[in-house]
Amino acid sequence: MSYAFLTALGLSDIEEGAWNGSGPLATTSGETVDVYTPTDGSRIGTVRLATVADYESVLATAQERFKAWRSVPAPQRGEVIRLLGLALREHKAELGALISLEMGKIRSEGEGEVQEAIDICDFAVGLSRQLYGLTMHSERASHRMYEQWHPLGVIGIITAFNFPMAVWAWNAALAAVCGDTMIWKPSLKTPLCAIALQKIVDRVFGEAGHPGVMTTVVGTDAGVGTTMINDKRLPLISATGSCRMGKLVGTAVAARLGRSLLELGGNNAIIVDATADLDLVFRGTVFGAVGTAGQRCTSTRRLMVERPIARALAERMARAYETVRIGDPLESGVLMGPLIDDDAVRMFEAAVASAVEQGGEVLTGGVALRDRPGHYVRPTIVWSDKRLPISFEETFAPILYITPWDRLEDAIADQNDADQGLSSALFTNNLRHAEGFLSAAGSDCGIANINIGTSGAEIGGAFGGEKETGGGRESGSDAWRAYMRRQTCTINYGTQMPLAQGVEFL
Ligand code: UN1
Repeated sequence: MSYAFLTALGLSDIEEGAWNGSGPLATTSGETVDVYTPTDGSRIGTVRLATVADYESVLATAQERFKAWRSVPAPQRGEVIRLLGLALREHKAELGALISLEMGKIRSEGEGEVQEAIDICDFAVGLSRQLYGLTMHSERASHRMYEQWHPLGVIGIITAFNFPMAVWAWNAALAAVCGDTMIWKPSLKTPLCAIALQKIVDRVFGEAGHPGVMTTVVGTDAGVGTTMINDKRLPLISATGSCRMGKLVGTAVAARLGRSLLELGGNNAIIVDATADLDLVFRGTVFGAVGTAGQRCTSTRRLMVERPIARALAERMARAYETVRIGDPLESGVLMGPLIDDDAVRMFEAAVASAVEQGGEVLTGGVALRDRPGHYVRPTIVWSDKRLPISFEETFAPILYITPWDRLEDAIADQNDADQGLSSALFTNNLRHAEGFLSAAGSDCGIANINIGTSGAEIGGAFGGEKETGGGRESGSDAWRAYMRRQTCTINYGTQMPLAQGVEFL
């Protein structure tokens, strides 16, 4: 390991996988997972996997800590998150570089992800003074009614490889100010990001006198993962990942009548009409489709363009794709790093093959770069006059399907035809088109943008989507409510006992 930023983050060659907030536990399995960088396939670390027994031990701490943390005034909980945000700022460059190394997104996007974690900390600090409940007028004399929000308990957080820090932060910062404690199960593809964060968390929460609010367990899906989703002691499982995984999580959690917060896949489209500013379209689409090598749940997978301008736009995009520098995400000037692993490369190849079989024309890309170590592919544009069945499958790779349209209603219907409903965009300068797209008859997605691409949402808004995206909302707005339980309180300050609905009794 010759990366200075790994040392600066305190990462050793072998790390433990179970963290209860006061440092690592000695894990009991003896099983390890090697971590490879997708940039050249070399090993960058090893983690000793946590077992279900280790999970039990971490959970015991989180449960115990909850009893104290829930009674710490919310603004004081916010103060610890403020300190966490400061610590993240201090380590932004190293954390960003670690994301690039372990996950493969370019440095600017890696640092952007850390910024997203910092932003949600700032948001949560303010939120800690705004966990508002409503008051209502009681129908009974001398009665007062209001609702208040209490912490839920120990929250289970399951995250994917593609946002190995930000998605945890969305959940963790909010859950912490809400008074919950938590256990994080990160992706086994990116455990070092989680461990680096946990080390920072341990320091900040330890110094603040609240160790064990945030804990981490690096374990297998079959072992720790299955145990968590079936564990009644976790009132909420917040899971981000594939629709396939989400269905398993949602079903298991529902079976025990727990709560799940699911933020799953997307098959996001940009619609462009003939009035659109094509420079904006171009920039928004390239970022959405090529950024993070197409491995965001918000990545742009389909571009639907009004027919008269469609082919020319597709060709312009294809020419620009040829100039995208592909390579080591830590190198400056590189715009696209590798895919996460070889499976992802194979899925990319299979999707391109299906597209061709279904009548698509590959305008650029379409191939993996097997002449070098790492998991690199060329960003790809597939043109087709008609929609291709493969374009309705979410492939985590930089493939953009472009089709022309004649009627905006048809384009919107096509966009909404995806199984998922995460993000969507319309580029237009036509007010009627814009408002129609945002109307109830328009986009069916959780995110609908005008003249902005599908990816790169700010943390201030609620993040998530409909249908197979899972319906959950994380991050900003009032997403905090998912991490709390609502209590309706009615107080009788009179001398009578009137019953609601005018019922007479006794
Ligand atoms: C994800 O891909 O799971 O809107 C999250 C975006 C980022 C978050 C993506 N802020 O693209």
